[in-house]
Amino acid sequence: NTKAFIFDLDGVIVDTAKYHYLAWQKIAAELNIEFTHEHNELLKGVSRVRSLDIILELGKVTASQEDKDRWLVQKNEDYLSYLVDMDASEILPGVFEILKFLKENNQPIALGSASKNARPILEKTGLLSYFEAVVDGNDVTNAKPDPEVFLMAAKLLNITPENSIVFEDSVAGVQAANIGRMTSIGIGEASTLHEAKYIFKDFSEIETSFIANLIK
Ligand code: G16
Ligand code: MG
Repeated sequence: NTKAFIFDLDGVIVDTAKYHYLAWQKIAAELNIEFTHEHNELLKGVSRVRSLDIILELGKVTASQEDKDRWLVQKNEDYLSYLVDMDASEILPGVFEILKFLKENNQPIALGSASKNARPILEKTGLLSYFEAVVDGNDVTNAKPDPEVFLMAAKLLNITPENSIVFEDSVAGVQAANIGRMTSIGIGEASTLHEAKYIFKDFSEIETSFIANLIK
């Protein structure tokens, strides 16, 4: 049996959230906006443009489109500077083993991410060749919890949504998978991701027998 396995990127394959946080913190500091780790949770799975709006709302700051565009460029340049030295050592625990198991069992794999920097990250970590399809922030118009990104990925793999499995670390992403009638697997805390069909702390907790059962 063949299923589509769709992976989110940030928080699932790599922990780029820490770099997004550093880059946003610089912008927030410049604007005298307090931006804590808890605030950063609000930005997970959210687009770059929406992320800036959330930060400005936190600080009750209004800004011109010109200023916003400048901060968005500045944030991304800073974020990219943290990715320069990225390599396979930044792949989160257990991820590589599951990707390998899926490949060995001829299961199609896709990426479904909100990030516009997804491809270079997959290249740097040496994972790009595992992905038959990459759908990212450059391809979609509707952000998670809209299922567009995952539906597009399933379609590219030629698999129905009902036969698709999504790995997600964000609440919006789990909701997107559910709305798309896909099987949602939450990666993270059960208290946050309780809407997911299955929940694991990280990939090292996922046994290959669990994946084998999904393929059956
Ligand atoms: C990721 C992150 C978000 C980030 C978004 C856009 O989404 O979780 O925090 O704002 O990408 O990233 P970029 O600025 O690189 O386009 P995902 O869907 O991979 O978790
Ligand atoms: Mg994520």
